[in-house]
Amino acid sequence: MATHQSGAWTKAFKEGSFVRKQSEFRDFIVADGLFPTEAERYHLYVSHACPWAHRTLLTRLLLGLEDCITYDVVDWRMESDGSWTFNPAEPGATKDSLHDEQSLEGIYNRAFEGWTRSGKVGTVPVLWDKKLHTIVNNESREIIRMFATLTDAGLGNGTTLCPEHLKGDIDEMIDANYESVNNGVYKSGFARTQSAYDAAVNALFQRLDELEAHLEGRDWLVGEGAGVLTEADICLFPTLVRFDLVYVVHFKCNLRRILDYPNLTAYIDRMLALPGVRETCNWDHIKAHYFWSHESLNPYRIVPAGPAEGPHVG
Ligand SMILES: N[C@@H](CCC(=O)N[C@@H](CS)C(=O)NCC(=O)O)C(=O)O
Repeated sequence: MATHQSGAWTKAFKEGSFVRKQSEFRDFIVADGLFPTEAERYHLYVSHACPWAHRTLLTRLLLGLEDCITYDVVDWRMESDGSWTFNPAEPGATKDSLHDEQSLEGIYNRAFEGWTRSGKVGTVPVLWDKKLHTIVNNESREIIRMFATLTDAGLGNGTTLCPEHLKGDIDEMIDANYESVNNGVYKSGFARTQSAYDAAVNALFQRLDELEAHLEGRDWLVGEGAGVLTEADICLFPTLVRFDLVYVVHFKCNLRRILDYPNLTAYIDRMLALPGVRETCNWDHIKAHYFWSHESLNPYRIVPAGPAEGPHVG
């Protein structure tokens, strides 16, 4: 039923450099398609720690799709094999409200028989179809794009985060930030050779420098004048807002902090000032997740005390 693509199954490396696996479920919500534009049909599985999942919650909020799309939240602890569990006893986490599965693997197995046997591990976010009982898509960038299809069908508050005339610029900006920044922090942190780390961290800060310059006199990344809020901002913000809290220390992204960049700092504040956005940021889940979950990087699971300043304070 759903399109299922096979990808690398465990964390992959090429010459010491972390290579992110391809997302496996790549179907789309299409007005008259297999997954049609229907209210109350779709469900998200997210982690509040995960920057990719954060994109989907932000888009749901900003498009006013809260009544349309339900969601559940996994525990912030990711096991060393990359698996997630449901733990409603944990503040901010929920049970699987649809099937009462104990783990996200259960959800993937429901969508694709033999998932676990295949050795794969499921990622968040997941977009689930409550009618066909399967996964529509597990790639954040595509999930946020297909939410626009729901707004085109008259659902939500009518906001668009991807106006037709800016689509090319939005995609270009998302592409430019993906490998260097969004994935770049992981490539810095997971590098297994000095040269892989050097390449990743230099590309990351080069792009942050460019973004700092780009945001001079602008509010948002794309659009005329000061710009307009688009998917490009939704894709960048979750990485930036985790940067000083986690990536500087945990992933060794320490050439500079975001706080050292005035325009990027103002940009984060601007996003956090949008109604409801701050509530999508669960600082406790974010911090606890990274320092607990990557045992090879932090074997004693010590959580650093700082930083003392940043968007998570106040
Ligand atoms: N390309 C995916 C990436 C999703 C992803 O890697 N999520 C992480 C959490 S931040 C995950 O679930 N990792 C578990 C694993 O790799 O097994 C997307 O953008 O949706």
